[in-house]
Amino acid sequence: MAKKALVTGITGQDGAYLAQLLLEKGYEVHGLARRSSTSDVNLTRLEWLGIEREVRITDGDLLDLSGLVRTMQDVKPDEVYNLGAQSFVKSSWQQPILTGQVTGLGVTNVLEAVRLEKSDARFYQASSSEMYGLIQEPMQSETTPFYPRSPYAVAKLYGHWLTINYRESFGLHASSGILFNHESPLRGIEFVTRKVTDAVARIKLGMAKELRLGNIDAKRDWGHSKDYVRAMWMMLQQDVADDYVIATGRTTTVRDMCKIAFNHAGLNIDDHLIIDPVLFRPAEVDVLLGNPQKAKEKFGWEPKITLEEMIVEMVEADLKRLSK
Ligand code: NDP
Ligand code: GDR
Repeated sequence: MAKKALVTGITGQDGAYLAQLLLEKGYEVHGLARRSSTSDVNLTRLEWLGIEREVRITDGDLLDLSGLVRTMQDVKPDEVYNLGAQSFVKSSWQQPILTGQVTGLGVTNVLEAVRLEKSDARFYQASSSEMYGLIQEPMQSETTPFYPRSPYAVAKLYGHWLTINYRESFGLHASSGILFNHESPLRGIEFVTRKVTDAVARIKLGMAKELRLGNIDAKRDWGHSKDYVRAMWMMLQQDVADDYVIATGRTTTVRDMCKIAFNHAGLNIDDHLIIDPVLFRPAEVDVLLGNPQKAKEKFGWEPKITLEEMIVEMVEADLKRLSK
């Protein structure tokens, strides 16, 4: 019998790549997705990967416990991946309450649905390097203290600790992946890498002249979503649930990441980049650099795709998309 997985956030970047990976591994993949008035559900990313017909979509929302319980009863999953969230840090100052409800309390709803159903499903929580925030250690590991710097990060920290608490309180096989930034051609346009690769493609094609950014001195440890969803799956294959940092161990400024994109397109960054104070955040996470040693030692996870390869892939994908 094929294993069954339930993925919340199936319409997002990671949901799409995780679904693809699980289908390749022979899973029956169920995805929780929100209905909208414009389309039944937005399957654009699954369509991009050509897997929209293979994933079984269930209407649902992380705020709706009874719907989640019903989904657990119907699907009876072996593995639950909780990827759903209001995931854009900047929006979390604009919508702090919604972010707290979806990104924080939403985790309680999914964990409760697993517990109330007396399910022995293994659970994955999408925790974030944003939880480190104002860090005091040059390289962040599972033991680095947290200091969240946005309503999003505070909500993620709640979800992180609740996952640990349900593991310790009820014996759930619940793991958290503390994932550092990861990107791909399927990344939302509001995030900085995709904003940059989209703008570079537009400038190259004569459709735009400038790119406006905020703090380009911020440093991030960027990996590829495809590599990172593999780590999620690997975590749930371990006999004992635990928490793991998933990162590349290399940090780069936003400015240098931009240069990779501009250089690939044969453009000069100084001719197009404008710094716009409006795009600065109320509080910034200046630098993130993760230590993925534990994941490497425990289950042999390592990233395969470099930042340069990923940015080039994203620029090429945006050029193709915009040329159509
Ligand atoms: P996306 O923003 O691309 O996807 C978020 C998903 O959550 C979408 O499918 C969205 O659905 C869904 N969602 C939002 N609100 C609700 C709700 N109320 N009920 C049900 N679903 C909802 O994020 P990513 O794929 O990049 O990230 C996946 C997870 O990993 C997120 O939890 C994110 O916070 C976390 N994370 C991401 C990192 C990254 O660098 N990408 C790093 C660390 C953690 P819809 O399409 O309807 O909006
Ligand atoms: P982040 O990603 O906040 O790290 O959260 P984002 O790409 O939004 O920002 C990265 C850094 O770039 C700086 N920046 C800009 N960012 C955006 N979006 N737009 C701009 O114009 C801009 N100019 C400069 C930001 O200030 C920041 O320092 C992502 C999300 O996926 C979270 O859900 C996830 O938890 C973390 O990564 C790890």
